[in-house]
Amino acid sequence: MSEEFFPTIPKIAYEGPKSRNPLAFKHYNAAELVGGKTMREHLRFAGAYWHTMRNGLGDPFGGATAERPWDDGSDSVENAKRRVWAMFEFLQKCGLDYYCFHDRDVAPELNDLAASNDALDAVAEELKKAQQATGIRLLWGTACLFSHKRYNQGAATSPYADVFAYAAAQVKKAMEITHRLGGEGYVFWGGREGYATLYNTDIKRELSHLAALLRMAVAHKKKIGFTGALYIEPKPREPSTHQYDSDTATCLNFLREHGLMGELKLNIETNHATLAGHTMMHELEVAIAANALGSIDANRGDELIGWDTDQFPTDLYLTTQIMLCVLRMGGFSTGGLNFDAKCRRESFEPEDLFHAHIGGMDAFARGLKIAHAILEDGRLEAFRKERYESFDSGIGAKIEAGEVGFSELEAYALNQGEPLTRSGRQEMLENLINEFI
Ligand code: XUL
Ligand code: CO
Repeated sequence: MSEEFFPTIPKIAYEGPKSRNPLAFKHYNAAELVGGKTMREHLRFAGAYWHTMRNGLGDPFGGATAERPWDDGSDSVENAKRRVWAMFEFLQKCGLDYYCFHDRDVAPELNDLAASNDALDAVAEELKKAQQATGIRLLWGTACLFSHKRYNQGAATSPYADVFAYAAAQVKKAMEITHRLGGEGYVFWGGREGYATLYNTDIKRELSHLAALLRMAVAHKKKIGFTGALYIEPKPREPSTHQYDSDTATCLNFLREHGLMGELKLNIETNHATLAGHTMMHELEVAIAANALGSIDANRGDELIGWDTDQFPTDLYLTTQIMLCVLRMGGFSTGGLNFDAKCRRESFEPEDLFHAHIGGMDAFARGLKIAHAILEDGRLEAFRKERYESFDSGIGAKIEAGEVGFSELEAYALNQGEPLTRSGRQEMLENLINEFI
């Protein structure tokens, strides 16, 4: 398509930290090597179709403000196809190598499932052309199982079997489209897989239904030969009062209970972590400890607002902590950093989409460089390792190996007297991090 959707915006270039051009990267330099890998290979940035193309930026007190001149506001397939090219021009100008979508972001939901499936097939063809024309790839796809009225009481956890069946059909199609587009992953985020009140809810039954849907998805993945990863995305609430996928530990427990460990990994989002009362680093470390970190929805919340504000990540402590976790894990395989983030309602011009992503990408580029430098320096890692050294030999090694029980440890403690401990040195380590920020 020859039409240009962002005619006043050039391709965003890396100009270095001294640049004062707001439409340039100061730190993200895609081809620059950090520890033997390019920044683009480390960071695997993705744009989110739902926020970038479909979020009108309304809030509970006022309607949409976003100006998207290419969008005629209709539910036509033509409009959806035009939007594909606007999205890909945006991705390309911003240097985002990946994108993510829900089925209903890219194509309209029409009068019945067959018509919606046809529309999705038609738009997927356009997405495929745009991918081929630009080299941009699909990080993950998903099905929107929370917006339509039928899902008002959940999708896989709806008390109505016909709703479950509809949701299953929608997931099947969305997985097939993701596969057709060479997607590297598929996400399950259950915005309404939870409850508003326990007076009407059978938790045990609903959880078993959720597991049943996931088992069907695993089976279908194998059947169609989709080799991408499946991810669950934790979030404690909003829109549900309580969401079953509350946090990483809850998701891991659910996967273990239902024999799904190893079949699904986690897609962890910063603003969901903070809504759950955790730091992002906590959620990442819990997932990594279980070998279950798959991908990241990169955003942030607002300390003063109690809901999911989906802001662009600009805090260097946050991006440093995230990249410390990712580097320690050995990097992403199928996952990446998806900007599940939107501009503020006040930032309604198309140009704001660029400022927002440039800020997020630069913040992660710095986080990457800082985290790499901290790991190269080695003091943080050495301190952490040394802190546990009493488990490397002697009685500690026997505890870890399961070679001793209460009786042996009682005899040991009686003989040993009061144990010695050393300072955790939190302040010293915080200062160490600041040396690099
Ligand atoms: C909602 C959210 C979703 C998922 C995909 O809070 O994060 O957009 O990332 O369904
Ligand atoms: Co998300």
